[in-house]
Amino acid sequence: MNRRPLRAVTKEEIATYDRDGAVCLRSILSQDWIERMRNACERVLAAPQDYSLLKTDRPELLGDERLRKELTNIYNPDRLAQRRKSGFLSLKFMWLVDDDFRAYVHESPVAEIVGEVIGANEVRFFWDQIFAKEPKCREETMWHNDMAAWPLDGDMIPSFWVPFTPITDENSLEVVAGTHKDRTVYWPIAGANARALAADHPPNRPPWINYNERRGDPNVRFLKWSMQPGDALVLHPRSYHYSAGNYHDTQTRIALTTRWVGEDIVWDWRPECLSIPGMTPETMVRGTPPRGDLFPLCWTRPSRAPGRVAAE
Ligand SMILES: O=C(O)CCC(=O)C(=O)O
Repeated sequence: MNRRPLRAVTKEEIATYDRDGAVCLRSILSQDWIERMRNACERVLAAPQDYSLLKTDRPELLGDERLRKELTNIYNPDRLAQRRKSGFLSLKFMWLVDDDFRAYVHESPVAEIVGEVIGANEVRFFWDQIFAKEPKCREETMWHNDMAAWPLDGDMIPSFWVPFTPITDENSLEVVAGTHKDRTVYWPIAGANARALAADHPPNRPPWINYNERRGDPNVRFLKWSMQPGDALVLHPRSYHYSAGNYHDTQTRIALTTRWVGEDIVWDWRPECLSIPGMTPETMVRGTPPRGDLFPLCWTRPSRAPGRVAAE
């Protein structure tokens, strides 16, 4: 399986990411990676409880009681049954329990591709998440930006969103171009921690913007992509994104998102943020970078030459 991208990231793609906060990279991943990870995702989706981090033989990963609670809720059989009924299932942290996902982190070209797009000198892994929507699923992924829910600060934490089935207008991710330049720290829309604290969240933390209410506004540029397996979206952590569901009649829409960390990222723990395996509020020391085997270094720019191929 190839460790290098099928092709180089272009200057135009880097400029698009800088301008819009998202870029679609065409034919960047080989079909053997797509096949391997599609099979891996389908295996996990068929029996999520078998791939839950709760099954880890590394108890130190579950040291934060809030994380244990969050996962217990996600993998609760009644909740899983209810999610299946809705047609929308989202699962995470597979790389900590499964060899295929671990290989995707350490052996695939993704870290290099991400490093080239964001102009990093080094790229570490952060975490992974599956988003699966059954045919005719009406459940939205609400408008949000990821930074609101992550206990980190900086710009270099893109998501690399890879679909395993063709993406059309009926099931595309949507992004509002340019929202990555807004440095407001919004209140997260999801996650047990954010929900528990929502009633009295600080006044300087505005709630998420529902961009569905701004459709038709000439100042808001909505981006959507038709995609084929092998294409990937790189998404800035502050970019507002959304998906309406999966209006396709027959095809399940399965996407794997992986999140990666460049060298400008430091801890900025806030109580409403998602819990991170192996970390506690005390160990996420504000202003220090994520380090250690839970954030493995996956790519280093060969020349260590400053800067990017591009956009400047
Ligand atoms: O695939 C989706 O519906 C949502 C994806 C998403 O929110 C993400 O990758 O951060």
